[in-house]
Amino acid sequence: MAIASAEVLVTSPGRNFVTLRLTTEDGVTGLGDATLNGRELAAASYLRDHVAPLLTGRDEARIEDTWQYLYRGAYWRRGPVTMAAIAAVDMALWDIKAKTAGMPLYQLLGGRSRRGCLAYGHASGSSIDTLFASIREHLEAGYQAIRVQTGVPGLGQVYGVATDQKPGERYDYEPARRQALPAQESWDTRAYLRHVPTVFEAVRAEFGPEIPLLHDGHHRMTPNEAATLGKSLEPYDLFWLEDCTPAENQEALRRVRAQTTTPLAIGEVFNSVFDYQTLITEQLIDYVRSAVTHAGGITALRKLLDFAAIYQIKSGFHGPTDISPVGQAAHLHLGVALHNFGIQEYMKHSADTLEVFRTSYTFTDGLLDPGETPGLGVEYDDDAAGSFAYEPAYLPVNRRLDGTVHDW
Ligand code: GCO
Ligand code: MG
Repeated sequence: MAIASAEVLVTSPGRNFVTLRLTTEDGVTGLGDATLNGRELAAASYLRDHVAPLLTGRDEARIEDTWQYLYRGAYWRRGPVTMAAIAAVDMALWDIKAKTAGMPLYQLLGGRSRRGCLAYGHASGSSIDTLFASIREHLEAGYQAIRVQTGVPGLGQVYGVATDQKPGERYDYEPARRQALPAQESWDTRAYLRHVPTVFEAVRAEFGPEIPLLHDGHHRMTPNEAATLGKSLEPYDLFWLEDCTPAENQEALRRVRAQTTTPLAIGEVFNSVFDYQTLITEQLIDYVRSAVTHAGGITALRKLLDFAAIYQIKSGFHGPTDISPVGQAAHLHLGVALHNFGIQEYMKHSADTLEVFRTSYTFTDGLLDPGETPGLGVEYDDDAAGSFAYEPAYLPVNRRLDGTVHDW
């Protein structure tokens, strides 16, 4: 058999998604996610203009060979655009292989290692009252682990925190980002470092010691500031502190690690195992945050997690709503199969998104499950997709109080 067609599908059901659909000569289809939030059309063009023409006529069964062909053959290695494109091809080929075998993908990855994937949800609020209300909502929805993000007194809107003005609205709400230029936010690390421990103290006092709590520093600290925050959060027993520094300088994490026992998670912006080499071999982190969509697909993420397993480092795959349901389904198949699964980020996609991407994964009692449908278990509805035209949308930028551009 061979690949007969490769289609790049761009749709915007509540937010923008880039999907690759491969169809074999005998009509089996496979889906892959190549969504690169805020830079979507670059990944779409890479796929359409440079990858799709190489795929037709190739044997769809040769997943490893196709991965190496696209990675090494391009000469220009790594980078988010390239790796998102390779990821989409890889996911689609695994989808086809599992459908052809008549099995849910996790069976081809070694079968089940657990009942389901522990998920964490996103609670946030700019005040303690709205934050507590959001935590309660998540507990009622069944979440057994919760990420806590909060506003900082004296600052305006902070990325990752829902606005209090529109109850029920989430920070990932995209129509607000559909504008000619990115929104600007402001930042003050000293105010943040003073405030965050008081929030976790209040949350533990209200909700008790049991519930796993997570926090995302979103690359905003230096190693020394991160060490300070890690130490000040130790009494509140975090599940993890995420992206405490930008971490391009992997060695810098030695400073953080030597100073605090708060578990660390890093890697949503990384795109290859090489970005983790020092972090993993020196055991400077506890969780790998990469998404299947941004780190070269199932083939590459599986190898990365097997490497991490040697060092007792676990998975914590990036799963906000800009990872499409196709990417999220791939996380769940990997998640139930891997021995070193840790936790899965989960924000439910909007009703519009789920109308285009028909999923078979489930969320019950805090656990996500990929389901038993052969393949990845996601169908793409062309009619629904056609009614959501692409509109550019930007992630925000952040400036310190004196106007200097900062990590957001
Ligand atoms: C997370 C994130 C996201 C990213 C977003 C970028 O931990 O889920 O940090 O909010 O910023 O996915 O596209
Ligand atoms: Mg994050």
